[in-house]
Formats: sequence, C-alpha cells, structure tokens
Amino acid sequence: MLDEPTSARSPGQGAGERSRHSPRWTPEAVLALLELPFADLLFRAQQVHRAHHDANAVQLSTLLSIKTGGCSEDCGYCPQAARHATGVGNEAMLGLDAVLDAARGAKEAGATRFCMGAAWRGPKDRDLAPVLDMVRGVKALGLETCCTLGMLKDGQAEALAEAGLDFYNHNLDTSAEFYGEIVSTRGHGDRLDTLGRVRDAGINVCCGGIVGMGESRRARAALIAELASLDPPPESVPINHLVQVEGTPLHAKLHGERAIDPLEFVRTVAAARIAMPSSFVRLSAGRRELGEAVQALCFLAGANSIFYGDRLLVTGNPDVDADRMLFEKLGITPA
Ligand code: SAM
Ligand code: DTB
Ligand code: SF4
Repeated sequence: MLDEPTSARSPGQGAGERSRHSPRWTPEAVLALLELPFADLLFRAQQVHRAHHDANAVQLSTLLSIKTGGCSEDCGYCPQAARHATGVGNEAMLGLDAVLDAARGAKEAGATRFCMGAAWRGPKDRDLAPVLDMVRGVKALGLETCCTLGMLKDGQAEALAEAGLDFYNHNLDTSAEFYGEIVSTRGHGDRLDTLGRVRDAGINVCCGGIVGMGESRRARAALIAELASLDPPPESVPINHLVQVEGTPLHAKLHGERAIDPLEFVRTVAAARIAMPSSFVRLSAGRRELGEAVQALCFLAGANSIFYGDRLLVTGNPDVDADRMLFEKLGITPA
C-alpha cells in the first residue's frame, strides 16, 4: 500500500477548512511512487493524466535568450556563468525588434507561449524597463508571455504583471538538501522568496528542476514533493535533463557521462504528473540527448508541454521538423 499524501491543515484550521491545495506530498510518498514497478507507475500516471488533461495534446513554448552570458552566479550546471570557461560570451541585451521578430517566428511555427530568459542573478531596475516593453510587444502578438530573469526585488513582479506577463519561470532546480552542492551564490530559500513575490503579483508560476546532476533518487523525490507542496502547485513544471556543457563544474565532475538512467528520468516525469495532477509538466532541456523513444515514454508518463524551437538558451534543441515528425508518429496535437 502506498503512503498517501497527507492533508495540509494550518494550525487552527478545521477539517472542513483545508487550504486550497489540500494533499501535501512528503518525500517518502514520492519515493514510494518512484519505487513502484515501472508499468504500475506509468499506469497511475496515465490515469491521473487522462483525468485532468487531453491525453494527446502537448503545449508548445519557445525560448529566447534576451541577455546571454556573463552571469555573476556559480550554478554548477550553467554555461552562462561568467566564471565558467564554456565559450559563451557576455553579450548585450537584445533589442525590441529582434525579440519581436523571434516571437513572430515562434508563433508562425506553432508555439503558444514565448519565454524570454536573461543570464542575471536578478534584474536591475534599469534592466527591467526594456523587458517590460518586450512583454507588452510579445503579448500584443497574441502569444502567452513568460520571463525568467532570476531573483526579483520589491515592485518588480508587480511591474511585470502590469506589463501583461502571464508566467514567470524560476526553478527550485534541486532539493533543498542537495542545493548547496550545486550553487553557492544564493540559497534555496532565495528561490522560494521570489516564487512568493511572483504568486503575490498574480503571475502564473513556472517552477521545476534539473535531474541528472548526480543527485539521489531521494533528492529527486524531495524536489517533487516540495514543488507539489507549493500552495498552489506551479501551473507549469519544467523537468530538465542536465545538458552537460564542457567548462561547467558538473561536466568536470560527471565527465560528460549521463548521471541518470533514461528510465529513471521517465519515472521522475511520472511522479511529477501524479503529484501535480493539474499542472503542465514540461519535458524541457535534454530532449536531444534522450531520443525519440524515451521522449515517447515521457509523454506516456504525463509530460504535456515541451520547449519547441531549434535552440534552448545557448544549447541546442531538436529542430522544429524533427518535433513535427515525432508528433505525427505519436498522434500528438500541438496546443
Ligand atoms: N538566471 C535566471 C535563473 O537562474 O533563474 C534565469 C535563466 S536560467 C538559465 C533558467 C534555468 O535554466 C535554470 O534554473 C536551470 O533550471 C536551467 N538550466 C540552466 N543550465 C542548464 C543545463 N545545463 N541543463 C539543464 N537546465 C539548465
Ligand atoms: C527551464 O526550466 N529550462 C529552460 C528555461 N526554463 C529557461 C532553460 C534550459 C537551459 C538549457 C541550457 C542552455 O541552453 O542554456
Ligand atoms: Fe546565472 Fe541563471 Fe545560469 Fe545561474 S542558471 S549562472 S543564475 S544564468
């Protein structure tokens, strides 16, 4: 018998007054999912998926790096940190026209959401003004808007909301316990602080993590339990497979070798689906390395969103034609 999620009740709350999101997942409960026989896990994930979503529809988001490289942080996975010798330069912010051209192209190719990423610890107020124009412009094209700009300060989330931002991406990335082994320039609590600001400003939350960084299965369970226990859970949950880039500390540590079995990656997607039934679970970075068969298993496990377009931020992604062919083979409808 599986450990069921416990109900979250604040002190003083009666049985009939649960918080909006009542089941709170523990790491143990998610670990029990990850330990199920593969077929049982995928069957449960399919049941949850079909009860909450169109089983054959996948949402398409396109990424654009609006400010590449030169980042002050030391995230061990990231090719854009100034201190990592990855060959990624410190580039200037893109202009509005270049961003809008890219957004138009993404829309023509079939994307419904456009996500603008910046290699910042967080935006300075003078950096935010041009981003607000980008959000307004992309929104006017009829696309959903998303930004990922790092940690936000007082007033910044509200300014983004006012400009029409639909989603803010800010990943917990890994479990609280493992976090310090990957990043030292900020803490897990800083991520939660920004997520709270985004939520309070009324912006949808896009928050997930990276697997394949040498973390344990328990750490993956703890990450999913923490994501599922955000109240409410994130509307979008990107599950990234680490892209190992030469020059990053994680590439040096893992020697470019895959640190997670592909079927364990599928299990992680299935556990995210079960723990966050209403969320869009995005099969994110690393799809090129996973190949078609593993991606198909991820869709079966409940992934219903992808990053679509030839590039992620600075690394590659399957090209649009390859994704169209894969969708055709699987009978998937882009949404
Ligand atoms: N600088 C901001 C921040 O860190 O929140 C926004 C951009 S940052 C590149 C956005 C996310 O990209 C990270 O939180 C991480 O999940 C993901 N990411 C970065 N490098 C990656 C890699 N090599 N493999 C997989 N995901 C990666
Ligand atoms: C997310 O969870 N993954 C995306 C997006 N949010 C910003 C970024 C993936 C980056 C992969 C490595 C790169 O191209 O920089
Ligand atoms: Fe900077 Fe974000 Fe990369 Fe960390 S993940 S080094 S904060 S761009």
